[in-house]
Amino acid sequence: MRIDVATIFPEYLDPLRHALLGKAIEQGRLSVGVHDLRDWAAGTHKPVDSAPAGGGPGMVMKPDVWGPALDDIAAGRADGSELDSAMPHLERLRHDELQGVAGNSYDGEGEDSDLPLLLVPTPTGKPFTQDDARAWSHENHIVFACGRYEGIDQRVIDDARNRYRVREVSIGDYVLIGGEVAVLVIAEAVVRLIPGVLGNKRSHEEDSFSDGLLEGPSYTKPRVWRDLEIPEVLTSGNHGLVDKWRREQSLQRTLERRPELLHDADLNKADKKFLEGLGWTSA
Ligand code: 6GU
Repeated sequence: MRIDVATIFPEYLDPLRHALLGKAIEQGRLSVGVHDLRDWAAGTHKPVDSAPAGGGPGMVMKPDVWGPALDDIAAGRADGSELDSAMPHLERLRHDELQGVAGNSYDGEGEDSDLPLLLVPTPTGKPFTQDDARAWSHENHIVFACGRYEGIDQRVIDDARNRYRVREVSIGDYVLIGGEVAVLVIAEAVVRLIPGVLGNKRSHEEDSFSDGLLEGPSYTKPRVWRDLEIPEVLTSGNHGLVDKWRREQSLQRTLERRPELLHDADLNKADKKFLEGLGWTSA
């Protein structure tokens, strides 16, 4: 997988090189380019934003900066801070040589799956979910466009549909200063699902959300710590009882913390009976 990020704060994306994502880069399963949007801005002051049309507070990021940046990144013409060398070298053309090359066009239903995926983090986007993370872990090329201030001129997003499959996404119902932290969140959720990155397939199959339920609590040695014991069933050696207990902990935690998830979860008769014993009603 190739990930490119365009931002006015490239250093904010440094954590992409660390820990799990760094391991994926070393393994050659991931390459990352971080691009300073100001490289596409003109003049001595290199402005990337200006006042909103129609008035109002804040600033809007300029289309004449974002447009060429996203064109260059889609075509592999942007250098960025390369975090990997295993990426096949993409054709390099100057920006003016591209004029007159038509972009792909489609009506939204028949999206061209060969186009890179453009993810635009914004609090006004569709909520990002584990299902998105699973789907996007199969992508070849994901580009993130990080907006700051009051967002990016909407024409940039509309025009980008000529070269990308575009998704505007939110990571939750709160407002961040910019999209950079959301990129770190989404990239980590996606990259850990690339086959071979986590190593242990069972650890995704048992993830919270994978079966629509939250995972229950975990314990490890010592058996007694500060007078607190590990639940006895976990040290019984009876795998059938352990599985049943874990399922019930998962159901109970989901009921207490995220009861709305139970509507879409895959529940058998025993699950429903257990939940009903806790006061849950399926209607
Ligand atoms: Cl993706 N971006 C920003 N700026 N704020 C957010 C968000 C994204 N998701 C929730 N809040």
